[in-house]
Amino acid sequence: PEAAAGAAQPRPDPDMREAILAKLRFAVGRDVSAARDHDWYVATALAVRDRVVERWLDSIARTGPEKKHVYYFSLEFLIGRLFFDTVSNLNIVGEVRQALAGLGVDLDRIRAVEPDAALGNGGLGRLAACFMESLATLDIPAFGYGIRYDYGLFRQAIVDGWQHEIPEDWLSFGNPWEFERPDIKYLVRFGGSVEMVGRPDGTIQHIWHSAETVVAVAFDTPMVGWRGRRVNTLRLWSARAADPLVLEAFNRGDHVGAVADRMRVEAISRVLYPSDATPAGQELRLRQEFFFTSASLQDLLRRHRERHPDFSNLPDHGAIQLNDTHPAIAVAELMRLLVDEHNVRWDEAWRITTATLNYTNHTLMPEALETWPVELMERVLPRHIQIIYLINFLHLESLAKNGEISADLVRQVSLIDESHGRRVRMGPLAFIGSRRVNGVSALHTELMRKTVFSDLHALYPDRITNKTNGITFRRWLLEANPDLTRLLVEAVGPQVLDDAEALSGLERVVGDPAFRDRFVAVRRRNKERLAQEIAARTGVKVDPAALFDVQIKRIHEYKRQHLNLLETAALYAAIKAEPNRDWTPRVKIFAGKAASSYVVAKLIIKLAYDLAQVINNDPDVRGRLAVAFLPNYNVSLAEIIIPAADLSEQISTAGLEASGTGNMKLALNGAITIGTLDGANVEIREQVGPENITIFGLTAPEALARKAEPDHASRAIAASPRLASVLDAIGSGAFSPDDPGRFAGLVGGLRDHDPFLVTDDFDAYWEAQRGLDELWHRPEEWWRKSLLNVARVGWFSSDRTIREYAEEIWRVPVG
Ligand code: 26Q
Repeated sequence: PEAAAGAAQPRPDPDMREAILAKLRFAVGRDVSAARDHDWYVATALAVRDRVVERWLDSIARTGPEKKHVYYFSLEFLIGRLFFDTVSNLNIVGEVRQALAGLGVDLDRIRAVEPDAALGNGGLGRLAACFMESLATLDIPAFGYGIRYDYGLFRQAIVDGWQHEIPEDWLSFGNPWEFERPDIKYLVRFGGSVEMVGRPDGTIQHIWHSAETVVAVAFDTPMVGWRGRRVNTLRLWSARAADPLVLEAFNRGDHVGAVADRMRVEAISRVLYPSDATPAGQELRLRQEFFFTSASLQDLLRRHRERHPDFSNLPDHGAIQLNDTHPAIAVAELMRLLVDEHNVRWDEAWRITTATLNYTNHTLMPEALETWPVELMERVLPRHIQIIYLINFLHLESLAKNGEISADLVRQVSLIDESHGRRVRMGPLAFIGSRRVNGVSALHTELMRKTVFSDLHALYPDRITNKTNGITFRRWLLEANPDLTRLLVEAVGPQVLDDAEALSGLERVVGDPAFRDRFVAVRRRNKERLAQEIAARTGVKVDPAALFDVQIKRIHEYKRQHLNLLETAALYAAIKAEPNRDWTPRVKIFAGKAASSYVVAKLIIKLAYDLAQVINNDPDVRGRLAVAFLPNYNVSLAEIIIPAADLSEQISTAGLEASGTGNMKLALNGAITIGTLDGANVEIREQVGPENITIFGLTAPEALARKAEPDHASRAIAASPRLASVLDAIGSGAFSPDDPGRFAGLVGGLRDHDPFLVTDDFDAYWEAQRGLDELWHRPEEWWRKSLLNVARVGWFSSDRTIREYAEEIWRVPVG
């Protein structure tokens, strides 16, 4: 936000122009006259990167080795674009814009050339990216550790309403933000067998004769904090074949075999698993999990050993955060490295491990909890399965010491699930191996204590703690909504750029009509921009004066996009039945990807598309209702949609959305939430006040009870003529005349089982929506509520979240 930063802006630097020109010539290899947008983008990114590097090296230099580091282990970092984020956080937007303008280049045009770094599926990966930014902002020394996927999350194409996945080849034009570190590499081993050798002192040494060795090579990306205060490292590992192996095969004359082996090894970092909830359970996924976990642990242990005689004080110098169970094999691998490779006694290694690791849980849905077949783990990680068995034995034995244990309790808390084949349960493994275990919203954490982890919670009552998610306001307000940011700075002062809680200063002006008009004018411009984007991507023309009703997130039955679509179809019918009523004009905006193998989710996208075909082409509802499904939802598209949303749809079945973070982004930009009492919606209601949010539907305990009633769906349908008729229409092909049976299965599922309680919540949702229609007709009231949302969501800054992690979980000082 160039003007927003006001007096803090440094004077334009004539060197920036020269730096860009030099990069264009000597790094890109192009002359000014031949340079195209992409060349300018790379040249500018490299010039900016030089400024980053200064601060990066400075951050590392002034962080003494004694300082405690945070290590954030995550299989996903959903970063999006880095160019504008970096320029904005360095506070040089004006300078760069001016330098480019002097060269006849528009900054906003070239920033759009950058591909998204989409190394994540959704909320969990984006949270990791927000956390990296806040860690740097709060001057906390930290490494993010993950995988440098050659292919990020697939690009979504919608062809006749059906999702197609296209490989996301984000590195094909190079990546100016990363530094390859060929010297920083570790061997990661797989397979083989374990030999046990007796030692003279009566102990047993375990020698792992692995079958396969993979090299993990580091690629570092600088993570710049707000005002460039600190720059941390995101270290992503790429898999390389170990050359000697290849050479050996080559020399044997097996050239094809050698190349095939190389392919198999390097496949580990080839592609992100595109599933956001249901574990894939495949060998490649396990190899990915172990690959990056092992390399990261080796890296931090090496750094520790350079300064300390042993590992006894590791917990004083490092705190590891496991982002879900994806890196949970760290419990066994850290034990293996300490015990087998560094000769630490088991008990001491266990003390170190359980004082260093922490685990964040992001889901309670049973089908989403990771487990691995024992047989697979024996084959891929033979030493780790031994270690897990021993951890499990000692864990169960310690229970026995504390009193009698029943077969039931053992079944509940054992690390091995014996109920459907023998499987290692990664959640309990992470729990046992961690100092702190956290949920991501107050409700979710309470449910962790009461449901999936109830027995472990009873054994370790101080371990579970809540850390409600947050979002970085730099990306989701200052960068995504510069006009609103400018207005906020004028209204409450420039401290709002540094302190999210300063937004509360807005309370003074919510009643000021002049201010409100300016707020509405900013929103109007944002909506015009989104309307253009919708037209460009879908051909649908929408009126920026209409209520923009937005549901943007991964497509999943528990998130209930189909509830929204049923309401859309019912509203369409109601408008057609009473065309002369004073309907609130609405645009229903959807975006989101379905996991490639999730058939029902893909059908829900098709339903949105088919509804849009009928509704958008019906002159009877023109100007009152339109539907748009925007293809290829990603971070960059979110940055366009969120500042233009009037209504934020957060309608998951209560108890199933761990937190949500899109809900926070939308409220921050002035959208009013319609939502269930789920995840962080509960805390948004507490913050903004119940009169400024629309809550409807069953609560989590009610939902649980309702699901147990076998005929709940048929009763809900019988009680609601509106629901019955919309189900009939969709189920019988009213929106799919080319294939009338297309949605029969979807509707049949709702009639018969409806595990996500769509039918049960339909009437409450309909009424809540009609209340919002009314509210839209009272603009002073609508915009007052909208402004109060902006004023009261400062608490959802990821700076607050990271402060809480730092104080309670990591015990590191905050700058
Ligand atoms: C696991 C095994 C194999 C393949 C894929 C996966 C996998 C990948 C991603 C499982 C889950 C995910 C992602 C989960 C996720 O994004 N959860 C969301 O996390 C957010 C941040 O805490 C919450 O706000 C959301 O509520 C939660 O759904």
